[in-house]
Amino acid sequence: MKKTNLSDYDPQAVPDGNGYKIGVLAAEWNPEVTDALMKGAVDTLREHGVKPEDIVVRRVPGTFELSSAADMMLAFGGVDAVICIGCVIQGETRHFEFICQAVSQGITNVALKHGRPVIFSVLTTNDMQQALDRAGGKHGNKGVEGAVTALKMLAYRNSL
Ligand code: DLZ
Repeated sequence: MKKTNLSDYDPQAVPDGNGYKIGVLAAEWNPEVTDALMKGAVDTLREHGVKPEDIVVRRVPGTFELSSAADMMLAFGGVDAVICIGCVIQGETRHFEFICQAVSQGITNVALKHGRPVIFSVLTTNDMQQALDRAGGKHGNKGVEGAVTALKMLAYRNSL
């Protein structure tokens, strides 16, 4: 069967988040999308045991800034993991390509530098409808997926 809701997951398979401090960084661009992703991430972290006071929510101007902001949060914010939330919509110029390339490589670099989960909850879509479909619409919520991935990666790190 074709999987249409990409955020379907088994709650029993998600590790407990109690005791972890987790950053949620969201870009200001396309707020109708990033607000919904942020809510999905925060609600999911709380559902899985992360205390409200251990969820550090911050805004950055755009998706391009997510990797440097995650680096700073890990260096100075005392967090165990960061979920990076953004939405880049294809326009008429090559800006889209540069932002997507920079943020995907940047987030990878920050994760490797700190040895901590830095999660890519960034939508890169052709239009706004595709983004809304993945921000609480018919294809789920990429923020929910980001929260589940962060908890699984923290459990993986803890198991080593
Ligand atoms: C400049 C820009 C453009 C054209 N499009 C988006 C977008 O679709 N989504 C997004 O999050 N940010 C966009 N930005 C802003 C850049 O991410 C960045 O904030 C600026 O280039 C300043 O570094």
